[in-house]
Order: sequence, then C-alpha cells, then structure tokens
Amino acid sequence: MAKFETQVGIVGAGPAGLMLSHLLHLHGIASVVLEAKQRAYCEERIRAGVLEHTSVETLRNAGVADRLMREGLRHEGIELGLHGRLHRIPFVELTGKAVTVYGQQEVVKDLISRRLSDSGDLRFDCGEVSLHDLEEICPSIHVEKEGNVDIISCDFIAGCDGFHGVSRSSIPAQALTVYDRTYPFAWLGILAEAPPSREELIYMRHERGFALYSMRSPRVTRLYLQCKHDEDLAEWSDDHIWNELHTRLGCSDGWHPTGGKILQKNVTGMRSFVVEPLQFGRLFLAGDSAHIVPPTGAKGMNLAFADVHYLAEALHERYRNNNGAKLDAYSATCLSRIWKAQRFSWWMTSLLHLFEDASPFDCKRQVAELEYVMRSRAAATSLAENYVGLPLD
Ligand code: RFL
Ligand code: PHB
Repeated sequence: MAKFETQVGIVGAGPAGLMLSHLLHLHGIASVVLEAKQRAYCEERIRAGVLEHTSVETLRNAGVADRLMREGLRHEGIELGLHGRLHRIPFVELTGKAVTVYGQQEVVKDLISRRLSDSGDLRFDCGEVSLHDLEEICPSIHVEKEGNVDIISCDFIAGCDGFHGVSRSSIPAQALTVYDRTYPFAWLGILAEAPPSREELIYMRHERGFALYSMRSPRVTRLYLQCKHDEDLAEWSDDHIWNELHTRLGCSDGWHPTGGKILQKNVTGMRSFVVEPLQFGRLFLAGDSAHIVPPTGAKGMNLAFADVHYLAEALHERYRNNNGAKLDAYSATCLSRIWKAQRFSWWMTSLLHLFEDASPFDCKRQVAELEYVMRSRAAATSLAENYVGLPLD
C-alpha cells in the first residue's frame, strides 16, 4: 500500500480532467489525474470534432492552443439542408464568431503532452478506482491494481470520468435528481479517407432520416447517418453506407459527398441526461459524468470545457483567498449553462431527425420550422449564437 497526497484528485483523463489539471497547474494548485485506460487509447479515441469559439478562447487563454490554431479548420458557418437544397447559416456575419473543427483526440494529445512537459502527475492504466469520505475534510481516492492499493488523500475530488465512470455512482442516489431523455434512433458514424469536397458542415433533413457531413482534416471526412437505436453494423457494408450517404446528402445542384476508404465505423446512441446537483460534499462532477447531450448541437466536449473553467476558477478562489463562495455556487453556475446547451441540442435534434411516431401534422410543423430558420435572420441568429457557444459569464 502506498500513500500519496495532493490538493485535487481528478478521476478521468478526457478533455475535462486533463484541462482541469492544466488550469489548476496555471493557478499553482497540485493535482493527480487517474485514468483507467492506457494513454494510447485516450489519444486515439475518435469522438467530437467541433470546438465552440468559447472553447477555443479557453484553450488559447490557457496557452494550449498552438497546434489548434495551426491545424484547426476555422468554419464561419454551417449549411442546413431540406429537400436537397442547402441554406447557409453565416455565423460570423450573425454573431461575429466562428467555430473550429479539430478532433477531440487532438485536443487530448495536446493536453497530455503539455501536462507531461509541466511534470504533471498523470496515471494511465491506473486500475480500479473508488472514492471515500466524500463528506469529510479529507476525502480520498483508492486505486487498486494487481492486489496493491494506492491511497490518494485530497482536499477535493473532481469526477471527470465520463458517463460510465465511478464518480457519479459514488454519490447516494437520494442525493441526486436525474433528468433523462432517450431518443428512438442513433447515429451511424464513419471516418473516411476522402478530402472534404465542401467547405462547411451540412446538417441535412431527409425523408429517409438525418445525415451530417463533417470533416477532420484536409484529407479526412466524418459522416453520420440517422439509424435505428439498436442498429447492427454488420448489416452495413461500405457500399451500402456510401449509397445511403449519397441519397441523403445529394443536392439538387448535383453535389454529393466524395467517397473513399472507410477507416472506422461506429453507432452512437442519442441521449439527453443531467444530474443535479454537480456537487456532493467534496466531490465535484464535470463533463460527461454529469451530463450528456445528443451530438446534433456539437456541445458535449464544449460543455466539459465550460464546467472545468468554472471549477478551476472556484478552486483558485478557495485556495488563494480561502473563499469558498464560488465553489458553493459551482453547481448552479454550471447548470444554468448546461440547461441552455441541453435545450439547444434537443432542439437541433428535433428539428432535423425523422421521428417514426411523427404525425403528418408534426412533419409539416418540422418542415415549417426548418424553413423559418433558413429564412428568418432572427431565427438563424439564435441558432448561430448557440452553436458558436454562449459566453462564459
Ligand atoms: P470522456 O471524454 O468520456 O473522458 C472520461 C475519461 O474517464 C475515464 N474513466 C475512468 N478513469 C478512471 N477510473 C474510472 N472508473 C473511469 N471511468 C472512466 C475514461 O476512460 C475517459 O478517458 O469525458 P469528458 O472529459 O467529460 O469529455 C466529454 C466528451 O468526451 C464528450 O462530451 C464529447 O465527445 C461529445 N461529442 C461531441 N462534443 C462536442 O463538443 N462536439 C462534437 O462535435 C461532438 N461530437 C460527441 C460527438 C460524442 C460522440 N460520441 C461517440 C459519444 C460525436 C460523437 C459520435
Ligand atoms: C463531428 O465532426 O464529429 C461532429 C460535427 C458536428 C456535430 C456532431 C459531430 O454536431
């Protein structure tokens, strides 16, 4: 058994945990990051791709955006599609802000490399984590591996271990309120070796189901198809996927996505989920451990960055001035922003997907709403303002 001490114990080395550890380091606060998976797994996991203006600013202000600024693709708008016709939502014209396409795994690589060059304590492949004495002054994290137990005593614990982590489930059920909504469909996503043939993302409503055209780099495209919630990937050959993408994304002007070798396929479920509050004793939840959004609004990773921005500020205030007011307000501060992102993600999802139980009235209303967003500057501005990211107050 080995004993360690740190100021903040962080569970999980995803975007939330790594960024929190870096922000705390900038404030002179020590942390230990405990990650169940190996470093290579964390660095290769393909997930989000769109960074809000607000997240880019957070990363820039923290001095970890050099490669992002060099290699990230600045997108000044998106296209919405209906009946094979596209309509652009010009973010910069409507809000003065843009978003950046840069893979989540690239952000993770940048943060890991920076933490290690700053001699950060990151423990990959750490073993089984359990949380103890969360309501005491000195909570601890136990990490068990091959019969050995390490005990890390902390002032505070940050639960940044995603939706399936141990942190949220270490809180007694009666101390949390859960808000949950599942959707009767999923996304089949592919990563393809094909140079993007369109400059911006396309969100397409189609009678056969929603489709999204996205990208990762000048050589790689990322595409998604709405599919059944229990879709069997084995039923989707590469040809079948490309045919369906051509059908749904093909435009009346003759454009359709360029095909290429499929590098990866996966099915992602859709869920809206929030727990309240984000604090139990000295444990603070951040990122996907506390909330999940359906990916249509591209908000998940961005919300994780917003949470840890607030948490780092609150811990800084607590250590520097012995003032716990911001920590006490952490949950409420985050939840106010989380619910706005929940609303936006739900709205984008409802606007663009095919709902099997939709009545003819629902379908007409959905088309009318999309046409309204395409034609009204006020409606388009509302979409743009949420997509580029609400300011951190
Ligand atoms: P993560 O990234 O899940 O990291 C949690 C980490 O904790 C580790 N862990 C544990 N470690 C120790 N002990 C345990 N018991 C542990 N249990 C888990 C895990 O191994 C992992 O390393 O959570 P975090 O940091 O909160 O980050 C959240 C984001 O990853 C997530 O919200 C986004 O990926 C969501 N998302 C998108 N977000 C965006 O902002 N823009 C997008 O364009 C976007 N697109 C997406 C997405 C998510 C998708 N999928 C696959 C769910 C597209 C997709 C398809
Ligand atoms: C992605 O590129 O993976 C992506 C883009 C936009 C979304 C969701 C995912 O809304």
